[in-house]
Amino acid sequence: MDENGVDAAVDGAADPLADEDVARVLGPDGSPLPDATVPDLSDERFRAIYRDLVVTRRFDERAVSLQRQGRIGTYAPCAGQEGSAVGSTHALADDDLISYQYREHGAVVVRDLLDAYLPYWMGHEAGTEAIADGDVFPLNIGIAAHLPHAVGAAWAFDHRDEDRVVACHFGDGATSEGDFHEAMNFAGVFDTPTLFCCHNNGWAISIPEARQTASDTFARKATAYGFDGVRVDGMDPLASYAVTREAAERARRDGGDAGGDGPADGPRPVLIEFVEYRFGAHTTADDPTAYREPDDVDPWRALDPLDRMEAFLRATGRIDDEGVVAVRDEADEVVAEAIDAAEAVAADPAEMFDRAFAELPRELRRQRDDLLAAVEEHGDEAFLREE
Ligand SMILES: Cc1ncc(C[n+]2csc(CCOP(=O)(O)OP(=O)(O)O)c2C)c(N)n1
Ligand SMILES: [Mg+2]
Repeated sequence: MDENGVDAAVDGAADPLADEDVARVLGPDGSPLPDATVPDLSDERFRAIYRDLVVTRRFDERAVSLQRQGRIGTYAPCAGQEGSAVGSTHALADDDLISYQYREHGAVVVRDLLDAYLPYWMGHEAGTEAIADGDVFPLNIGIAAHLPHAVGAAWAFDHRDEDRVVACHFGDGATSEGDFHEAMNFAGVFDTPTLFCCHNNGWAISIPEARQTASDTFARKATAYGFDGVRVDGMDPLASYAVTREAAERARRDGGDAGGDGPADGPRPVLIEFVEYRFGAHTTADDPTAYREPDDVDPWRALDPLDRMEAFLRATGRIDDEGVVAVRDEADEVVAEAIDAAEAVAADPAEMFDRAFAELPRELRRQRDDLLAAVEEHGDEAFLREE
């Protein structure tokens, strides 16, 4: 910092997306770029996008803090990546299905599922059920394993003549898995209405993008499977909205207005590469200083999706100081309430045996019975960890 409070690294940092072939609506300072088309949304929708970004950031900060206090388990922070998850989900219909990896918390916020989401991260099965009712598949930790399922669900929509798409989120690292290629191939051959939402945040834990692929972009991988791949600034919520909207129209059963290579009356998959950066650690179990310099983040912080959206709303008279404070207060409240509700859920360890099998195999039945017998004999207290 100099005497004027200006951080030289940020001030002088080059815009990491300036020369890239990525779609953008908002410049780094939040003003619309000269050639960009601002999506034609109601004031209410613009403000809802901002509100969801702020709630997601607040949720993220509190979740990391809860983990540090031992109140939730390992958590994958999303700060920096809210624009893509929030913007893209606003572009979907309410009954479009979302299938995600583990970092796209903003999608869950847009679907208004925060209350169910924390119990879910705490391991309570009721959370899983509630988010499924909101057309969100349970998160997936086994990298890329959810992609074939997402394609299968999209194929089912097509078979049932349902005009729905599946937005399937995953990271740059997931593109090196066989499941990614199998899912992409199947989607291309069978024209499934799938949006492959690849979040290129530059890293797969400590593996940088350059060691992940020799392709010049992740979007290019769609070419091999016969459908379109597009790149967008994932830290620009409005560009993420616009690109997803167009891709979803193309993916819908009626073909939408957007064209595409598929049959005019049929669905077509699209790969969207959201170019972005995670500000924090891979998870609460990671230390990013082991593989990147702290100031590597600075040029990306200058593209913070919340700051850009706020600047856009202010400049277009859609929000003022009072409005910003009101949104932040609302976010604090919504997240605090979700935490209180989650911590009030009574744990039922036997739940871990439910739901994977319609009929529990004998060995698991035995384990469950042993657990229940031990709880009965010794009481819940005997199973609590000594702090
Ligand atoms: C099949 C599989 N292999 C390895 C891992 C360990 N692992 C967890 S997250 C991760 C990196 C994934 O990177 P990316 O897909 O870019 O997503 P990001 O974490 O950057 O959002 C790895 C290798 C795993 N969960 N599953
Ligand atoms: Mg990644």
